[in-house]
Amino acid sequence: ELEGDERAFQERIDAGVRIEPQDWMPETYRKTLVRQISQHAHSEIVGMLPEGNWITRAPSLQRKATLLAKVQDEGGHGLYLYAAAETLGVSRDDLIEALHSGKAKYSSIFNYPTLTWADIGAIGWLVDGAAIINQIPLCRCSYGPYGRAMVRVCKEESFHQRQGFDIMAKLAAGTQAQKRMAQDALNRWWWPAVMMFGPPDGESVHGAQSAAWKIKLHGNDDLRQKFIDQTVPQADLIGLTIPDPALSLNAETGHHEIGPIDWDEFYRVVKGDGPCNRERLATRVEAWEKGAWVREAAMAHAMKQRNAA
Ligand code: FAQ
Repeated sequence: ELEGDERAFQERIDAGVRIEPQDWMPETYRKTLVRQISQHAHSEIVGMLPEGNWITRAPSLQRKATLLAKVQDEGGHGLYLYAAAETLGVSRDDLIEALHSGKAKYSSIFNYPTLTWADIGAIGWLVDGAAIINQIPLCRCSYGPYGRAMVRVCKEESFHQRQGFDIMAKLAAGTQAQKRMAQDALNRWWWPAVMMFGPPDGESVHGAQSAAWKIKLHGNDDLRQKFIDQTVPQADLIGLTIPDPALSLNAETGHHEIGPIDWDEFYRVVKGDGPCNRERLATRVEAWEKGAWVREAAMAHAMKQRNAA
């Protein structure tokens, strides 16, 4: 039974009132948001790395320009999200430090390698496709700055998803070798994308409390099912096969049912032991160190402007 401030807070949430930075909030609400928003921000900037790997090898000028724009959008999403986290009284430097020291999490999906050009198609189609399904409800979450950041992010994600699906559709309709490449990318990205939504609801540590606070408007399993139901017909349309022999359409419920998910793999990757975890962190840390002169120059310039004013 909630009392006092906590009770009044929950009543505001239940009534659909948005919480803003200056409002009173329980410390655990603030901490949950800092955790989720900063993990989300880290995911955006670590998520730039697997695709960045292909910018110099995109197969045409147009594909290169499109991929560059997408990866820049992700840098922008990271910035909106770090700014949203800062409204909760944390500093961006501390958040970045937590990422670089390995303390903070980011999405498991970005610890897989991008071996061929088709992986860029698979990321846009599946990873951005999953991201949109997870993020559309977040536009209506109880914390104002997070919800507002999500509105713009979702618009850009839908362009990202389309560019990925376009790459996959073109490859799937191409030569035998191109079609094989597309199928191979789908084989490798399907299960990690299904895992992106997080553990099953029964094992979700934060799920129930975040639902009560309207930070999460749907459970992990519901969103995962929505992604599966959306993606299976898309694969059919372009003649690719979802790598799951148990996949079947339940005529009664209208849902596609999948085979078992390898949760051991998920937890291994989340704990730092996926195929690319070490490489991703090392690249981020190196970029931060090599960018020190840019930060110093920007500070020096800002000081000069201020002194001149
Ligand atoms: N990876 O209790 P829950 C993108 C952790 S999209 C790693 O269910 P929660 C766009 C979880 O943190 C990707 N860890 O947790 C893009 C918790 O650990 P903790 C980013 C995961 O928070 C596309 C523990 O497991 N999107 O970047 C994962 O209620 C293409 C227990 O789980 C977001 O972050 C995972 N997949 O629900 C960019 C969306 N799943 O913190 C570039 C916002 C769970 O206690 C290219 N976040 N864990 O140590 C959310 O909606 C939620 O945080 C969930 C997890 C749904 C991810």
